[in-house]
Amino acid sequence: MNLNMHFKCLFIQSDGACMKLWGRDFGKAVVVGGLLLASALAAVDALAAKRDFEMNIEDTRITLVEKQQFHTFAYAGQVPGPLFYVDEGDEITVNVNNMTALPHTIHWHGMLQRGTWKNDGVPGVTQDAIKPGDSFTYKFIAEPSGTMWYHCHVNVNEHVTLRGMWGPFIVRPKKPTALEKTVTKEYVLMLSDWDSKWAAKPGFGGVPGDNYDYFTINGKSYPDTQPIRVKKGDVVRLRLIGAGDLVHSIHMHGHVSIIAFKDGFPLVNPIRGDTVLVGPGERYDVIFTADNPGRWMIHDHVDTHTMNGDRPMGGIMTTIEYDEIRNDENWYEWKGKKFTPNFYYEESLKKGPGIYTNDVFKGQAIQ
Ligand SMILES: [Cu+2]
Repeated sequence: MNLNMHFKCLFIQSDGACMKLWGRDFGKAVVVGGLLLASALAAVDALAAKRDFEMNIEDTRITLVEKQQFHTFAYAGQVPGPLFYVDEGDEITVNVNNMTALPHTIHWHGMLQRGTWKNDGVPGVTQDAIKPGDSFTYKFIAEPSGTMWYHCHVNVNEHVTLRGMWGPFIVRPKKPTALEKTVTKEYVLMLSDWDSKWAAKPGFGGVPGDNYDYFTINGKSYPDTQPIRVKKGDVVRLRLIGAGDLVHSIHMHGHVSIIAFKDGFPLVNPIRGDTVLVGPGERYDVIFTADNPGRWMIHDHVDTHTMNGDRPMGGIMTTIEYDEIRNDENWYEWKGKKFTPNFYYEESLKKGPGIYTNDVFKGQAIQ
């Protein structure tokens, strides 16, 4: 580890001890030959990584499914935006450049912002909105841990609901629970809903009475979602994030799920079930053991959310596919489907902390 990169002493005492790291007290660390070295293992464990990112907001055309496109103000030109996967206590710096014609911000939903409230991203309350062509740098500590997310806080009724201004922000805990330590695969599912009459009208829409007719997981509707691929014995964590305006009732076939986390926090008494209601802004982490080889639906049980416009078998729907099960029956809706990995950031999450863009979610730039 390059200590210079990960270790920044804000206050060095006359004896060389570092008493403040990233605004927190971590005990003794000493300066040796110009490098800061921790004097105790505990201090090394507590080192916070510094994670810098530069992100544009861009007018971007995405395709929800088939021919249904949408004009979005996409973070890094993709919906969902880039995955931030960081450790609890990391120092996060994000410089945001607004390349669109409307003002925006980023609210880091779930972050406590202790001592950094002006980084909370609320226009007119914590900052002036980032005007077209302007930039703003957010700087804060990643706490608490868990499944968090980020979104614009300007005209949320339009920018969040209809313009794809959201992405996952996952904070890895210093002290994971016994259950989450058993997880072998994890997936991020951001749920949202769209009213196609506003698709090509940026700056408008997201008003009471809107009639949502498209419903997506990570910006895509079935059949353009991807299967969740598991093998027998996997312990699977689904990080469900309510990124839209409606409540989604996520139901899984063939497995007992443990609803283990709410808004990032471990539940004292996890709940067993097969259906979990995810409201706007909420997160639930559902953990299940892949103990029943087969092919299983996972879908929104608000039945009209499984439609694409007026056509059924769409919307918030996917399957759990076991590696052990062949997928060549002629009647299988996804027979011969070209599989696109990392649709749920499952590959990025295997790599550990970092900040990940994803070509899977890239749209087309709108000039
Ligand atoms: Cu915005």
